[in-house]
Amino acid sequence: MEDLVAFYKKNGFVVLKSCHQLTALELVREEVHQLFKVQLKYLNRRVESGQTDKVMHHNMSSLFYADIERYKSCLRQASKLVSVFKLISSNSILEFLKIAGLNVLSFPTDAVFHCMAGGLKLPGGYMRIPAHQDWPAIQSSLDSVVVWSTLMDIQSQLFFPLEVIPGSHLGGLLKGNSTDHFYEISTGEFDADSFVPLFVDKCDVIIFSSFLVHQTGLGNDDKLRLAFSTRYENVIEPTNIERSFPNIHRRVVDRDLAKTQPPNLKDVSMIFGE
Ligand SMILES: O=C(O)CCC(=O)C(=O)O
Repeated sequence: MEDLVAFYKKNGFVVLKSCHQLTALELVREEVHQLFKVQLKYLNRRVESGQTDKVMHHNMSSLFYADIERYKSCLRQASKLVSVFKLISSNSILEFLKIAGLNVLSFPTDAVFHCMAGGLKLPGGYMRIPAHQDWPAIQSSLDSVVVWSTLMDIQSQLFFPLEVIPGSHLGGLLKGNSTDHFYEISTGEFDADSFVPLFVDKCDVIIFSSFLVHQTGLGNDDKLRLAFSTRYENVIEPTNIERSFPNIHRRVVDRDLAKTQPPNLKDVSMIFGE
């Protein structure tokens, strides 16, 4: 573990090989896939059976074209699954973070689900993410990290690999612009030829500094790549104490019952077996 931490400090990222238990990873895959399948079934659409990447891509595409709002709800819901939370806060990950010096951990925000798939770009959304840094989306401890985990093996440029510029975290916050989704680094601030694609298996985990310059690599239109990332901050990092534990994420609760349809008594009774 010490060698991995030394590598991380120098390069700003590290790959924890075979970090996940395959069963925990498969559970996430199944649950994510299930979200799309139950919505398709609800809409009386055909559901392809099987758990391969191809089948998942097919079922996701069917929902995308059948009802894009339900498709978006599935993407939103995926990052909130308890199975995802368990995966990205496993003992191996927490142990690495402790040894790296993050002593009191907290989550500055929720996990993010990254869906890169040929043909499934949301209107007004994005597909591949250009060169950016994540610190502006956290703004708390300077040693905050991103933990990134994929649901499929990424063994070539066809699968939208995460690409990083090793050592770029040492330059701190670079000049850039905040867009709705990320802090894009200005061209001229980095050398586009220095990006290195990280090819990983689905049980591997990538941990990187929130200052590391990274982007989504190339992919192929017929491929699906699903991944999650979460951020960890070190609450007691000295500048975080000095800045009074900054918190840039706001919780908004929409209590308008009309939007989700109020429950009727018959359905509630069914839940409790009456
Ligand atoms: O999954 C990707 O391709 C990009 C992820 C990313 O940029 C992030 O988690 O900050």
